[in-house]
Amino acid sequence: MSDLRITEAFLYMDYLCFRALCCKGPPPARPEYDLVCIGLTGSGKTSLLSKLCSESPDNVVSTTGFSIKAVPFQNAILNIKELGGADNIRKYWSRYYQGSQGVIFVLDSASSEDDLETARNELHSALQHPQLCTLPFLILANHQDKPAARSVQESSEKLILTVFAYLFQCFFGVWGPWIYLLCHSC
Ligand SMILES: Nc1nc2c(ncn2[C@@H]2O[C@H](COP(=O)(O)OP(=O)(O)O)[C@@H](O)[C@H]2O)c(=O)[nH]1
Ligand SMILES: [Mg+2]
Repeated sequence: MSDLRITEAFLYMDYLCFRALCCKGPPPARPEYDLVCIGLTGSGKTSLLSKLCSESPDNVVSTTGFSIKAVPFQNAILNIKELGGADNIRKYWSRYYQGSQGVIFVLDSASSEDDLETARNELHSALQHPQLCTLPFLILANHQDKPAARSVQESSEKLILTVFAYLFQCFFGVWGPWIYLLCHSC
């Protein structure tokens, strides 16, 4: 038996002893899921991902194009792809949808009516997109700490009631989108 085979045999015996003593093997690998995070510029996408990764909010810089963060949870790792929300970038969002297994849409609850209208149009386009319309969908009403913030109720009235049409539309699909509206403050 070569030295290498002997070393391998010892390592395997060590592993068997470890299993016998601890009654368990090494923890199973956590499943990974690919998510896409969209929303207008300034809605708080990068801040949200930084917070989920326990990073300092002071290091948040404006996203040009897109960036990906691996967010570890106890039972899974979410690879979240943030797509820049500027006017000239949003038209390319759909090119990055392929392979997504879930969607996070971040909304600035304190935005102007014009921006809310833009956000609603983008949200509806995403909800109708063939690569997203059957996926779990999280809508995050961000900037709730600002005095001008619309309540979750008001945001949902302005976004969700019209979204129900799409929910109904997707109801005939196998899953349909799952829509949640959450509050988040910095
Ligand atoms: N007051 C307040 N500011 C926020 C909140 N979320 C993000 N911001 C700020 O909004 C600005 C834009 O945030 P950023 O995460 O870069 O937005 P993104 O363009 O969607 O990625 C930054 O100065 C953040 O600190 C929030 O919930 N409340
Ligand atoms: Mg960003």
